[in-house]
Amino acid sequence: MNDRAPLVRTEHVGAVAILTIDNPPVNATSHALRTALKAAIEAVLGDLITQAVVLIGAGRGFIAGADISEFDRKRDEPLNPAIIAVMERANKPIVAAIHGHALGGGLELAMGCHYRVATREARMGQPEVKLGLTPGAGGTQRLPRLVGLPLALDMIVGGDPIAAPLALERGLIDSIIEGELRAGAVAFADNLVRDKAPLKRVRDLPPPELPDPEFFVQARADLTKRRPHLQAHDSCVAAVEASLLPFDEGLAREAEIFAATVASEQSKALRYQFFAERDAAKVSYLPADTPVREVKQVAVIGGGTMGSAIAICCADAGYGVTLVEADPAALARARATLRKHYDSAIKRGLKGDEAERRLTRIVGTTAIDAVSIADLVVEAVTEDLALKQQIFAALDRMAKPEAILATNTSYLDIDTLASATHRPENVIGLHFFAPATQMRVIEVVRATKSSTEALATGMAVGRKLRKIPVAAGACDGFIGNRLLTARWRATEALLSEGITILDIDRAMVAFGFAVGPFVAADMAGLDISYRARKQRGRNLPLVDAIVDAGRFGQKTGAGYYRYDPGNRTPLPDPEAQAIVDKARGSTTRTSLSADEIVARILGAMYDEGKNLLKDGIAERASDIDVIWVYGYGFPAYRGGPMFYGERNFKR
Ligand code: 3H9
Repeated sequence: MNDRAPLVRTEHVGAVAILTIDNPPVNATSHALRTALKAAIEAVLGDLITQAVVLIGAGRGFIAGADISEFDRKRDEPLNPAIIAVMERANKPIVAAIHGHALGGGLELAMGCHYRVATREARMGQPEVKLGLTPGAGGTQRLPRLVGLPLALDMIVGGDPIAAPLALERGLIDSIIEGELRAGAVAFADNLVRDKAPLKRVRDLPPPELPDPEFFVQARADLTKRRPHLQAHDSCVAAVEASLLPFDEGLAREAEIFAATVASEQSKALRYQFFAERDAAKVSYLPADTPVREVKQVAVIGGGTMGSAIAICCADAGYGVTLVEADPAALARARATLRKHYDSAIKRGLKGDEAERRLTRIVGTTAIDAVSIADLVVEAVTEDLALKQQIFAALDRMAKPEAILATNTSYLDIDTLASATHRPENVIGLHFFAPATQMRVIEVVRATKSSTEALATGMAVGRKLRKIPVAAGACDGFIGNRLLTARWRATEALLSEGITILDIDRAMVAFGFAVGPFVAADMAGLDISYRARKQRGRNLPLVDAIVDAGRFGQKTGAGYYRYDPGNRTPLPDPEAQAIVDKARGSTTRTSLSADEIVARILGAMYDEGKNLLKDGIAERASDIDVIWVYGYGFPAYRGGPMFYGERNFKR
C-alpha cells in the first residue's frame, strides 16, 4: 500500500482547477512527478468543470528544476518538453503561481504556462550552467522571447536567478501577488476567464531582436576571458543563439545541445559535486538529533592573517567576536588588517554602514581572560605546539565550562592540545583554508575525546559562516593537507627527474587550476610551510632549495618566480630553476607531456585519498573532493581528485 500523499493534488475553487505539486524537499521534476503532472493536466483540460488552471508548488518553493540524480541514467517519458507542449497548446488558460524558487526545468514549466504570477520574494532562474548543462526544456528559446536577448543570455550563462520585481519589469511574469499566493492566483485566473483573455503562448512570440550584429561574437569573446575551460558556457551561448531561428527549429537545436551537455564529463563532475556538497553534511557519527550548543560569542586567539580572517568570517555571520592578541603592537596590526579588509569590501559594493556594523562586532584585546564570555574559542596562533599547549591550558582556566575550544592548527596533534585541558570532550579542530574569507570549506576535526555535541556545534557554526563544513579525523594534515603533502612529494620527484618548475605549473593550469603549485606557494609565502616541514622532519630538498636560498615567495620579490617591485605577476626566473638544478646536481631535462605530469601528481593525490578512506580520516571520497574543490581550487568540473582518480587511474 502506498500511503504517501499524491505528488500532484487537484482541487477546484469554482471553475479554477488548482494543481499542487508536492514532491519534497524541492519539488524536483522526477519521473514520478512528471507522470503525475501530465496525467493531472490532461484530466483538468479534458473535464467539463474546469475553465482555468493554476499550477502551484507545496512547501518551500515552486519547482527547483529537473531531478538532477536522474541525469546519470536514461530518463523515461514523459519528459518536461512533452508536458510543456500539452500545457502550451491547451485551450484553457494555465497560470503558474510561483513562490520561493522557480529554477531550471521549473522556470521552463512556468514559461510553458500562459501566464505567470509570483510572490514579491520569489526568484526565477536557469542555473543549469552551474551543473555543466544548458536548459533542456525550452528555456533557451522562451526566455529570450520573453525578456530579450541580453537579460536571457545573462541569466542562462551566469546561472543566477532574478527577483520577482525585475521579472515583472522585464515581462517574465505578469503580476506580483501581494497577499496569499494561492488565493491571488485563483483570482487572477478567474479574471482571465471573465475577460476572455487571450492564451499567451510564448512559442508564438517572434524571435528576439538582436541588439547588435556583433552580440554573440562579443558574448563568446567575454566567455573566453572569464572561464576558458567551462564548455557549458559556449553551449549556452549556442543554444540562446538558436532562439533567432523559427521556434521549433530552435527547440530542436536546444535539445541536441542539451543532450551533449548531459553526456559531457564536465557536467557529470559538476552534478557529482552538487550532491557531494550536500552529502558532506551527513556525518555517520553525528545523527540528526545530536544536540548543538548555542553560539553567540566567539573568541579568536591570534590576529595574524588567519586569525583576522576568521574574526571577519565570524563578524560577517553575525557573531560577536573577541580578538585576542599577545601585545598592543600585534593588536594594532590586526586592527589595521580588519580595517583594510572592510575598506576594500566597501569598494567591492558592501554598504559603508554595514561594514562599520561588522567591524564594531569585533572587539580587540590583549587580555586573554576576555575569552570568558565566549561560547566558542578558535585558536589561530603560529604552529608552535608548546605555545598552543600554553594557550589551551589558559583557555581551560578562563573559558566557560561549556565553551567549545577549537584549534585552527593545520597538522599538530589535537589530542596533545586537548590534554592540556580538563575538558578534552570540548576540544575540536576547526581548520580554515587560506584565504579564510574566500575559501568556502572548513574541516571539523574529531580528536580522540571530542564529544559529538562539540563536533555537531562545529558543523553548525561552519554552516552559519556560510561555508561547507566537512568532518575529518585527526591525523597529520587531516584531509586537505594530507593530499597537499602528497602533491608536494610528487612535485619533488618530478623536479628530481628534470621536469621544470614552469612545466609543472603549466601542466596544472592546463588541467584547470587557476595557478600551478609553485605560483600558489609563492602567493602563500614559502617560509611557513618550509618551517612546518622541517619541524616534522619532512625532507623535500629540491622544493626547499628555493627557501634555503632566501627566497620566500611573492612577499620577498622572489620564490619559484621573480616579481617586479609592487607587482604580483609571477615572472619565470631561470635563476630559480638553476637553484633547483644545482640542488639535484644536474641540468639534464626529461620530457614529459602535460598529461603525464598531471597524471603523476593527481595519481599520488588519489592514492593518498584512498589511504585517508582506509584509515577512516575521511567519511567518503566525495568529502575529499569537496575540500579540494573549495579549499584548494581544484577545478569543480573535474569533480575533485577522487572523482578524477576513479575515472582515470583506478588501481
Ligand atoms: C534542470 O532543471 C534541467 C532542465 O533545464 C531540463 C529538464 C528537462 N534535484 O540545496 P538544498 C535536494 S537541471 C534533485 O540543501 P536549500 C538536495 O540534494 C536542475 N535533488 O536546499 C538536498 O537533498 P538532501 C536545475 C535536489 O534550501 C535537498 O534537495 N536546478 C534538487 O539550501 C535540499 O537541497 C538547479 O540546479 C534537484 N534539482 O536550496 C537547482 N535540488 O537534503 C538546484 C535540491 O538529501 N537546487 N535537491 O541533501 C538548488 O539550487 C537548491 O537546492 C535550492 C534550495 C536553491 C532549490
